[in-house]
Amino acid sequence: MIPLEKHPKFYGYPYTIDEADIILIGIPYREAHHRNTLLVRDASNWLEDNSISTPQYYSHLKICDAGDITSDTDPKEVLANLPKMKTPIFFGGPHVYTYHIVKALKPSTIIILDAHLDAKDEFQGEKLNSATFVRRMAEEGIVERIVVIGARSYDEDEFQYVLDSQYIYPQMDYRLPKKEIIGDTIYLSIDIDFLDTSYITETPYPEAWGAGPNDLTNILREISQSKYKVVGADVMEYLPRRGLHHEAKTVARIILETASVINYIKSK
Ligand SMILES: [Mn+2]
Repeated sequence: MIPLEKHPKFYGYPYTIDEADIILIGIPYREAHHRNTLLVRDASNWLEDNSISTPQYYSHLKICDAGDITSDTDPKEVLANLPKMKTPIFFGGPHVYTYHIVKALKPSTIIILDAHLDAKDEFQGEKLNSATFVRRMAEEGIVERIVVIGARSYDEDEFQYVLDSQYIYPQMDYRLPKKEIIGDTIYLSIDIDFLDTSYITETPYPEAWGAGPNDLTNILREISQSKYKVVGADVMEYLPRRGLHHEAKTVARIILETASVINYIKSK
């Protein structure tokens, strides 16, 4: 882990790993170095304190900002060193990391909020990357169920694959599917391109016709009021080419909302 000591901590949280309930881990984009995670950390310190999807204040959360991993670190090693009972939230870099994290954490269900199905057989000559990892997870039976909410941009082959798959459940409106579809333990993965291009452009594949913040709030609120055990989460695909402050703030807020949901379920 790279502690990034000279940079502000995410939301100024002072907690060590031992003191915290939630461990925040940045994933740099190879082409952005650590700029994506640093911009989010900086922007987080400009946010006010109220959670939108839960009745809590961010400053009450016990979060440890553990710094960044390097882009070739195996998340399995990172997770192996985390004390049990601590919930990790990863943020920043390419969505393919989710594949490795989920393989290590073994939730029964992964809920993915994403503009894309990420279920291509291959993309740019590769079998495993951010556009194919959902298919690889399904083929390898890494989880019992993969719920994808918000997908609106895909090709015919991957959509057919998803329809034929017993593992993948595409939810075409902005709600959680019925309880029977979801297992007891969940991993929540938010690709920021889930949001419409009017809110998020600093992502490799921004897509119009997408969700608004209220759609995201509704889903997060539904999860917060459920009894699912959230074993981990991520907020991915933030690639700041221009470094727009308000978009970095939006990403920071999504991370804090995710943490609030995890904390709220635990506190019940
Ligand atoms: Mn994705």
